Amino acid sequence: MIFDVVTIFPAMVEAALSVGVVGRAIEKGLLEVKVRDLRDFTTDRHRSVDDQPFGGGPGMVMKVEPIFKALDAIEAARGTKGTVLLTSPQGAVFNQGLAARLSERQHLVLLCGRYEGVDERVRSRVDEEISIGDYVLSGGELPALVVVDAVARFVPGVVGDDQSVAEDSFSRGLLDFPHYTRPAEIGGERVPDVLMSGNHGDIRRWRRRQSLARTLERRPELLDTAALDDEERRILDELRRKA
Ligand code: 4HQ
Repeated sequence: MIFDVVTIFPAMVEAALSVGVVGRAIEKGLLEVKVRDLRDFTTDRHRSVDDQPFGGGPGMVMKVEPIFKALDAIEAARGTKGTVLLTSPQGAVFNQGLAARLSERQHLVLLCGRYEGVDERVRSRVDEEISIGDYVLSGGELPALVVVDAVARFVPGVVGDDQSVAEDSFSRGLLDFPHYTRPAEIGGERVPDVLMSGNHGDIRRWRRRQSLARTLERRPELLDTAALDDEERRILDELRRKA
């Protein structure tokens, strides 16, 4: 899968993509990520990417021409426009379902805004506007990195163990169960006996129950859309009766 990221802070984006699961997937050739410096697509002496807002007011607005030139260059280099994404608080809120859907695209282009945002006319070339949540950031680089990471995890081979992607709590629409490792006891806190029992049926049932109980407690709205099997429905009914 191919990602092009357009930013005025290429070093920030490159540093984040060079490590961990995504960094390894790039090394393996499973992902191709090209980070493009928006200033390379300016034509003035000062390499300006922003200008004052028409109508007045504070802050600066990202200019159209460098962004259009960057998109033209990407299309010329790749032979396809790709699916163009703009990260902004006005977008649809990103989630695991959207990440899965985007992972079916062969080529994503991510535009990272700075300042007060992009000139509205940039949106004529944007396929999807995505927000990573209801808070204000200083730029679209962190959201773009969030999108690349979550989408890349769906590309076969990127996450070492396919099983763990399929069982990812959010893929199932539930919160994760508690995890433990050695030592078995610390400061008087013991690992639950069931996890030390070696009884894999009991362990599986305990984990399901924990996922359901935590979801009911912390994020009950997730249960409206979670895909639950018969055993999970039964456990959930029982948890609700107890509550
Ligand atoms: N931004 N989810 C870009 C965000 C944001 C978010 C702030 C992005 C300002 C120009 N983007 N600009 N939240 O807060 O995607």
